[in-house]
Amino acid sequence: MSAGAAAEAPRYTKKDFESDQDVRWCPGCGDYAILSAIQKTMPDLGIPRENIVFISGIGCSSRFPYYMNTYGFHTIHGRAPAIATGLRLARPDLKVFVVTGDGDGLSIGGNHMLHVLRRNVNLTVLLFNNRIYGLTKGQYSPTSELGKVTKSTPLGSADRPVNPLAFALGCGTSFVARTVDRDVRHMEEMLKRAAHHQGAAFLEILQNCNVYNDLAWNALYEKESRLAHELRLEHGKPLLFGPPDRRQAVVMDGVTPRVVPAGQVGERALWIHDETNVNAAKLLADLWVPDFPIPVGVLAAIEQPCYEEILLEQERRAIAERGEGDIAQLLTSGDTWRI
Ligand SMILES: Cc1ncc(C[n+]2csc(CCOP(=O)(O)OP(=O)(O)O)c2C)c(N)n1
Ligand code: SF4
Repeated sequence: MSAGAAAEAPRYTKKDFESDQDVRWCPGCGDYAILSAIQKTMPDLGIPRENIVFISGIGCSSRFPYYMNTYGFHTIHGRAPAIATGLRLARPDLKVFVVTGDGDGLSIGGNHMLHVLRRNVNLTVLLFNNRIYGLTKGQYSPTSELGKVTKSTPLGSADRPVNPLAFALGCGTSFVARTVDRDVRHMEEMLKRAAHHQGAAFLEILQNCNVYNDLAWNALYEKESRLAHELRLEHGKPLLFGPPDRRQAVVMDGVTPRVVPAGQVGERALWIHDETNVNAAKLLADLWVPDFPIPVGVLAAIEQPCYEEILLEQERRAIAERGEGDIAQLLTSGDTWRI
């Protein structure tokens, strides 16, 4: 049975997931669209509200749990993955979401993110990527581009940006996807896919911080640019993109992806997207403008044993073989000293 689904869920609507808290994001922030999409997606899970938990770190994005009418925990900067792991082990019957930003999840929390992903803890990570620290008023983040001028990098950032999808795939994450805050339908589709995945699901949501980093994702916001640059990934479909009169294909030349006019590629040479091919996903994760299109959709979705299953099974076996145990007795047994 999937996490959280133990009890029969009432028939919810989006409204059932709206809390009574005033939403305190700047007018125009992309977080509003994400919040609305998530609230709309929740009834689809078929999980009672009291079995759903949103856990966040610190940042504008991390204010998220206040606005969901579910359980939630606004925790410590970067530590949401650690707290979520503990909760999944203590209460594997709950459906757990981690909401984080590019700063929270990849700077101070990068180490924790690595471990929750590599362990394949059964939870859904939603990383709102606005390429900036929003809450602290506009310092560069680990996803800010080289040369980015911000309050903390007045001469331009000397750091090369991390690619969240490549990072997640490098950690061995069993579900990796990307969506965009301004494409509500796609965002809802990706949220459902991520939430239904068994194991660690990592969804990067390209999010606009209109106050400190406006239009960072304009390549996918502006209509014509989006048509020219978005590569919509669909399992079993070829990697084609661009307007009808300039259709292009991403193909493999040995182990190197290349962009060629679609008309010049025979059907057999097309690259067919396969979500179960993690090696292909690693190549896709690195594609970016101007030389390549921007992949949007599910890069990888594979089945792997979950951390909780393995660990809780070990616990069951140990108890069956050696009994319940006594923590006080354990702590005072063997070599102990009085000081
Ligand atoms: C231990 C600690 N260090 C630093 C901070 C300051 N701080 C708060 S939020 C934040 C970055 C948030 O950036 P991001 O995760 O991208 O979220 P956004 O606000 O952009 O949604 C920082 C550095 C803090 N609150 N706690
Ligand atoms: S600072 Fe940016 S990310 Fe934070 S609420 Fe305002 S617009 Fe949104």
